[in-house]
Amino acid sequence: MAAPAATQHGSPDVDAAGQQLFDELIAQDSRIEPRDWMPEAYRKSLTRQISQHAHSEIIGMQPEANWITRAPSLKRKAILMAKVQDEAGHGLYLYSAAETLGTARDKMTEDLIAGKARYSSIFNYPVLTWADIGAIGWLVDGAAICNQVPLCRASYGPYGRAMVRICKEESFHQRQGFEILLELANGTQAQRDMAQDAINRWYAPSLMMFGPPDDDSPNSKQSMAWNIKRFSNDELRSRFVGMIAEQVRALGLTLPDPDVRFNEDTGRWEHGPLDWEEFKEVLAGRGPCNAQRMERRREAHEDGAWVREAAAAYADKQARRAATATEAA
Ligand code: BYC
Repeated sequence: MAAPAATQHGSPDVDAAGQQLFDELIAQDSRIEPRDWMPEAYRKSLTRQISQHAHSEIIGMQPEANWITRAPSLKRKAILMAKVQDEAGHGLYLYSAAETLGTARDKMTEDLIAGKARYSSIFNYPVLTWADIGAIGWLVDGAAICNQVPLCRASYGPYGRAMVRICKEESFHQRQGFEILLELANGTQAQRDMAQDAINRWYAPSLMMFGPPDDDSPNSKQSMAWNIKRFSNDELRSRFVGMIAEQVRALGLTLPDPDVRFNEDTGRWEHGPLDWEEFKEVLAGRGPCNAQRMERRREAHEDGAWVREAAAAYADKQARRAATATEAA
């Protein structure tokens, strides 16, 4: 899909007027829409963030989908299936939002499959027990909500609007994860141990979902100046720690971090050191499940070729019918 004509850059005069209007809209905290003039760097950075986000939703289906057949009851299977299906929907809203910036979904998918695009680090960790499904819902979807609620106010209209619906669904996902853990926490000792073990393993990776520390986050400053990101990575991570520090008490379980505390002086929650070398390894494709996730994504893409061909043939037939009807009228 080519960029809409109105967003393409023109003469120096057009660009200067466009830049001025863009700056005014950002200063007023208004929205930028697909047909508005926008700086190429803004378009590029948004395409980067939204497509990475879309890829995360799609790859994020894999670790949980593996557990649909092993969920402990019919009700749990139905709930998990609905959740995984929601994630597919989130991916589609986000690819659609990214397409309005002028990059086709096929191109974004090709980049993912070629290993050129990023997706969230969190989905490169293994899901070992049923309690992990609870921990993913509570911690991973919880981190997603903390990160994404401010994105509902992102300056780019299609992204902000997509985030509103996604956040509503993520709230439900988080509660279903918490409820799984609550049931295990109130079960036998073996079930409590399984829930605690899952929290122990998912705690640090979920904190790393917020991205590198602020002094090592090359995109944050500009993204915040453009009103895409509203808070820094560390600010959001600190909020999340505060949220789960309270909630874990309701479970009667603990966070595997003796350094979690509220700092009265800074007004922020603090946590112990995170292993940023591990984070870099995961981003470089060397996490525990990177190879498996990518292989599965490639297989799914190849297996789905017939669906894409059939959809294209159907769209072509409909277009020819519509053209014939117009000619006849
Ligand atoms: N994993 O300058 P920074 C979900 C990259 S889906 C991988 O701070 P930025 C769910 C970053 O891209 C959750 N890469 O970047 C789905 C950048 O690389 P490039 C996904 C990461 O963009 C299914 C570099 O590191 N959520 O919840 O300002 C089931 C430097 O970072 C990560 C979103 O995508 C990471 N964790 O901030 C269940 C939310 N962190 O592009 C649940 C939208 C950083 O320069 N995205 N990188 O090569 C954002 O809010 C921001 O993009 C981030 C990073 C906070 C993630």
